[in-house]
Amino acid sequence: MAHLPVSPEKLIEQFGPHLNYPPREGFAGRDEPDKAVKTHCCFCGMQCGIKLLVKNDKVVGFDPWEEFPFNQGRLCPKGVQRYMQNNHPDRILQPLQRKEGVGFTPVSWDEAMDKTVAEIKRIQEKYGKNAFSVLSGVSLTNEKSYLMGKFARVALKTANLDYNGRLCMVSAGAGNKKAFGLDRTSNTYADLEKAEVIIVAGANISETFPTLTHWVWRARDHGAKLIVVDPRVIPLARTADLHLPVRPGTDSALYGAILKYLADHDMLDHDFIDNHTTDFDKALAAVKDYTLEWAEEITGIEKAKIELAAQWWGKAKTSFLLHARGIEHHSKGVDNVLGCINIVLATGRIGKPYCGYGTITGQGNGQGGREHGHKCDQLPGNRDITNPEHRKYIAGVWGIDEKDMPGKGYTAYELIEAIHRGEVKGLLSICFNPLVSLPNNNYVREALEKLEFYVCIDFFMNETARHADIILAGSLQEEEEGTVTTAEGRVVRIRKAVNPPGHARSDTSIILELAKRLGAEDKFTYRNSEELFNELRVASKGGTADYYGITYQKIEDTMGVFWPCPTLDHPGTPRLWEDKKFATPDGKAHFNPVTYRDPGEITDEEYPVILTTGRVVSQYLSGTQTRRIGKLVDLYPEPKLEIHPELARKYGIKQNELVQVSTRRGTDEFPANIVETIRTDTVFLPYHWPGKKSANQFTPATLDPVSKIPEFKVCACNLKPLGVISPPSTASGAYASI
Ligand SMILES: Nc1nc2c(c(=O)[nH]1)N[C@H]1C(S)=C(S)[C@@H](COP(=O)(O)OP(=O)(O)OC[C@H]3O[C@@H](n4cnc5c(=O)[nH]c(N)nc54)[C@H](O)[C@@H]3O)O[C@H]1N2
Ligand SMILES: Nc1nc2c(c(=O)[nH]1)N[C@H]1C(S)=C(S)[C@@H](COP(=O)(O)OP(=O)(O)OC[C@H]3O[C@@H](n4cnc5c(=O)[nH]c(N)nc54)[C@H](O)[C@@H]3O)O[C@H]1N2
Ligand code: SF4
Ligand SMILES: [Mo]
Repeated sequence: MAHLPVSPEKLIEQFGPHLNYPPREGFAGRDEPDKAVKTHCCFCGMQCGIKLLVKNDKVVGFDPWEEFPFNQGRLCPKGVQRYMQNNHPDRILQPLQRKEGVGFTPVSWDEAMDKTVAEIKRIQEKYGKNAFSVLSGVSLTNEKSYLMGKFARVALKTANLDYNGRLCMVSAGAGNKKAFGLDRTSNTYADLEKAEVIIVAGANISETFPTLTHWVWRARDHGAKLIVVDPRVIPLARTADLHLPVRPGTDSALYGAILKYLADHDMLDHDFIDNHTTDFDKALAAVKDYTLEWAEEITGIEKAKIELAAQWWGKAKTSFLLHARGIEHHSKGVDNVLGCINIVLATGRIGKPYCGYGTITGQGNGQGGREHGHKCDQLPGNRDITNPEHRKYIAGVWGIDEKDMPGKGYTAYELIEAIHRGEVKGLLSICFNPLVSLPNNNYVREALEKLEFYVCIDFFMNETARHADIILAGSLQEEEEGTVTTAEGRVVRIRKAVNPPGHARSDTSIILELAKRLGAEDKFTYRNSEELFNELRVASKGGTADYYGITYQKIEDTMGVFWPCPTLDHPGTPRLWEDKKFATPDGKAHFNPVTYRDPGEITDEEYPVILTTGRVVSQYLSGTQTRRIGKLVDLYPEPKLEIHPELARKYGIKQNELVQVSTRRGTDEFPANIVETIRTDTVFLPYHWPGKKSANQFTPATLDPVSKIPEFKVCACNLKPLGVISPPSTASGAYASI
């Protein structure tokens, strides 16, 4: 077993007394756990394998699970702290009801369910079925994601269901479907190892997918050239061969110029283009004027660097392109994705060993959760709710008349607008904290106040839940059996380690009880997660995300199966497109023309600085979970505004001085973190906090026209130093500026 090169005392000091790493013999007097459960981290899309240590029905620590092939025992700071949620004093242990003048009061499950079902029925009878809506999330397992889709369409009969992947994966999903007909990363990350050139665009992987860096380092060991595209010199960029400091919101100009350069210098795979793709000419025509000089002007990247990137990429025999939210959180997120895909296709480096492309999936089950039908336009197997054939098939699986299946509903932010208009009156949310994570969040707050009834299922009181009428005490990931699909497309098992504490219940049992009380019991007869999964398998059969050949036993036997896996004797598909038969109707990969457009909001005299938002390593999403774990809070206790010394000088801003940030939507104050690792025209704010610390009071709700993802990565702001130095906070500030 691997030992960390620090003393146990140091580790305990850093990570708390329950840590069991290095192994137990180092901890005299420590109780032996009752069992070690092999499962996966509850946080990001890497889904690192981990063993949870259980004592008296509580998770008390962890051990590395070294056999799991992706992370081989490695974990990031969030992974080693995740177990601390299990016994957390803030845990919601029974249903709560908001009572006028009293606040939240514990109520029995019967009272909570009666009230919830009565309100759903009242709203739907008075205003129609679609007036009650659902917002779901992809920290949920595949089983629960599938269940939420079926629950909304069959038990609630509402069209208005969407999910938090709308803020995350949808630009990549839409781009991948257009180009390949299927939405999954093309290769496992092991294929990074011998890629000659790796482009990482808009992905701060050392902080957001820390265990993935291992595969990049292995590539570096083999001599790979690493190119990082990011407005900040992120940790990965500090060891890159080339850093392209792109002006936020201008990526498509960069990829367009690279495509033109590849064509002008005949660095193309003609055989691949001619035989396995369509519309190359159209894609090329769209970029015919995109010279290096023009791209330098738009992106702010020196043309010599763009040229070098194009040459390295063009001449390589193997390559891998990875991107994440940095290029996707834009009103042209889909265009940015297609721009990347065009340069991959032009060089034909896909579907071969060490040649790959993919978006890096964000949330724990961001991959599986975007396939099984809790998106407003989707049915299981990544089917389309507007396609008559797809509707008929799923109606058959569910035993309902196709005519009774609702159609396409609103996307997440459009739902907020519909609440404002009075069209939607009720909401059930699970695994989503929209008040922190949606853009323009003052408008979101107003919407929540307009709802006639809001019920939230969570294990912690998140900021949105404070606006609920009823909170149903749900379960943590380790309290139910299930599966998730990792960012690589590997379907793995989440194992139940402990029971929900107090009167909390499993999410699944809560939804099944609601379905029963809504009169749909006969359609929801599952006795366990495996039965749900087996129905999901059938529902996905024949869809692009085909799970039919995957069973719990097969996952058990192989440590995970890669979809598509259409038959029981199929081994799964770790590497897509080896046969060059793409999942589009014509079997070819499609180039798509991409013309550069400005971001939704551009800087002007009043708002002259670009504001971009994102993450830090120790906090996760809206922070509901990680803001409750002391050691993670210590690493980065509060949001700081990253600003370059040159820009700071221009405004007379000093280190740790409070700076007033103003945008067209809000004004608030943040301590400055002066770093040389950011463009001189851009400031960066992490978004994991609510209220006055929230980044989303600033962000605009400009949506991508295709994917409807909000433009979290660009808006225009103004800065004003307030002359007050904020007390320096712990080691965290230092961490953020390494
Ligand atoms: N620690 C931590 N890890 C996480 C999460 C978390 O909350 N915390 N969340 C998980 C989830 S759900 C997700 S989606 C992923 C997100 O993972 P990432 O996409 O890696 O995270 P972000 O910080 O949102 O954005 C990445 C980078 O985009 C850059 N960027 C900003 N604007 C632009 C632009 O216009 N072009 C380019 N090329 N880059 C730009 C930012 O400087 C930032 O470094 O992380 C997952 N992992
Ligand atoms: N400004 C800005 N805003 C952003 C982003 C950005 O980069 N910048 N990133 C966007 C992205 S990529 C994402 S993914 C979203 C995420 O935004 P959200 O989805 O709103 O964030 P979470 O913190 O995951 O909220 C999930 C809630 O679900 C609960 N939860 C977690 N697991 C479970 C479970 O198994 N069962 C139940 N019942 N509840 C559970 C948690 O306690 C939490 O309260 O934020 C988006 N917002
Ligand atoms: S990289 Fe992601 S899955 Fe792995 S330990 Fe960290 S947060 Fe968990
Ligand atoms: Mo995400």
